[in-house]
Amino acid sequence: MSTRTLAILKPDSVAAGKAGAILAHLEKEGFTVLALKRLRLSQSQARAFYEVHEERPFYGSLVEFMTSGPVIPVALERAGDDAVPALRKAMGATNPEEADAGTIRKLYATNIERNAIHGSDSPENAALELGFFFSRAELIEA
Ligand code: 3AN
Repeated sequence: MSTRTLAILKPDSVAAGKAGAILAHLEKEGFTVLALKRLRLSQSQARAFYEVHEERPFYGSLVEFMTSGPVIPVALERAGDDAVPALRKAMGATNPEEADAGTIRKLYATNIERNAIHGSDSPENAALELGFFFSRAELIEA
């Protein structure tokens, strides 16, 4: 069996030309890229995506950052039942200063907000977030 999760290469890593390096890192960690696209989030899309953080003090700034340039949402698949935690482990801690050596955020993030990559935090959210960016048809294995 395999499981799926959603990553977003954020505006900082895309602008820095690190998208390819991060995708290569994910492939090395055993993920297959099932689908991906490059787009610029509108204010209302970013606000909706981060709705759970609406009450947090950093919400406005996060929405501003996430709409500041193109992002690359990526649907990822991995053998086994742990795609969601495996991506979180490969990403490293939210704050790159606390991220383990060799993780994506340690390697590519600038600070706690401009932290290179998003990854779904539960299987339930992975399903919702995959559906936010990709249609059913786009997620059918070719
Ligand atoms: P993660 O991305 O590790 O799941 P969350 O879900 O707590 O972390 O936060 C979502 C996003 O909000 C982070 N990726 C980061 O860009 C931003 N963020 C989180 N905490 C802070 C903070 N204290 N200050 C500024 N931005 C933050």
